[in-house]
Amino acid sequence: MKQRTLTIIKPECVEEKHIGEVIQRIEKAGFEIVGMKMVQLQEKEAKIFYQVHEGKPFYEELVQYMSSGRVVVMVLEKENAVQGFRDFIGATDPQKAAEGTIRRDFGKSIQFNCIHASDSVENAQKEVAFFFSQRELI
Ligand code: 3AN
Repeated sequence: MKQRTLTIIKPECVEEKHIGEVIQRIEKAGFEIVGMKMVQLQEKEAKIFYQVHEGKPFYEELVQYMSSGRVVVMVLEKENAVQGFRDFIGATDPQKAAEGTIRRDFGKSIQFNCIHASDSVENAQKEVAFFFSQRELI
């Protein structure tokens, strides 16, 4: 069944001008981009987005980082998109990510790992709704 998932090209990856290459890989892998925008998250928005991690040692840093610069947010559609996209980008820690994955090739550390992916169908729906209105999605 076709699913939708949310991805964010994170600030350092945008800063280092990898947007084009990352999008090219995503498209070549068969994910359809059905929504896309560039934003800079306000700190309060990043806090809400990463609420599930509140209380973890890296939470404050993560919020600061994710609101530190422009990001590219996309909604992707494909069969089994949620798990499929997580497998495609590689493990959270770029050093543990498989060869040829986006995180392996562009990630610098567990925090600066280039790209976000929703971790469940339920969270994907929430995250899509967080960033996009109905009319922004085709
Ligand atoms: P994923 O992004 O692979 O779903 P999560 O949900 O565990 O991984 O973590 C969300 C984000 O929090 C990661 N993309 C990363 O930027 C940051 N993060 C996760 N674990 C750590 C950690 N141990 N130290 C620093 N940052 C972390």
